[in-house]
Amino acid sequence: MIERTFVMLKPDAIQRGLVGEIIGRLEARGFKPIAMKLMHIPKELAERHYAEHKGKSFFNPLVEYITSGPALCMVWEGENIVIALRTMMGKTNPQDAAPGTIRGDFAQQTGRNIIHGSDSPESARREIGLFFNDYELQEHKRSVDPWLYE
Ligand code: IDP
Ligand code: MG
Repeated sequence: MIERTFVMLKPDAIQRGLVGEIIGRLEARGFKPIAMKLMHIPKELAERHYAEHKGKSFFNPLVEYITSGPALCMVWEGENIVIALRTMMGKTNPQDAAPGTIRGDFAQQTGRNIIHGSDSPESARREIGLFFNDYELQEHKRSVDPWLYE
């Protein structure tokens, strides 16, 4: 099923110059970009985004990390993209992330794991709504689509 997910390249990915490499992987997979914006995320928005982790020991450092510089907030579309992107990202702890995954290739610690992707279609809807207005979502057809989807 074609669905959408929320993807964030965290401030470390921007600082380390990994944006092109990561977006290139999503493009090469055939996923379609629907929205992108570079954003220095306000603390309140970071706290809402990560609300499920409130109270955990890593919550405050996490909010500090995510708000430490601009992040690239995006919406991407594709076949089962929520799970597919989580697989491409690799495990939360880069030490457990397989080589070939984004975290497995480019990160070392959980607290600097460079990318966020929604963990379910419901989370995706919630997160897209937190970061984007409807008019920022670019619905569009591509001539390549029939070569990706039969
Ligand atoms: P996920 O990003 O793979 O979905 P979650 O468990 O939802 O992982 O955690 C959200 C984010 O919080 C992680 O990506 C990571 O940046 C941070 N985080 C999670 N657990 C820890 C930890 O034990 N230490 C430091 N940061 C953590
Ligand atoms: Mg998560």
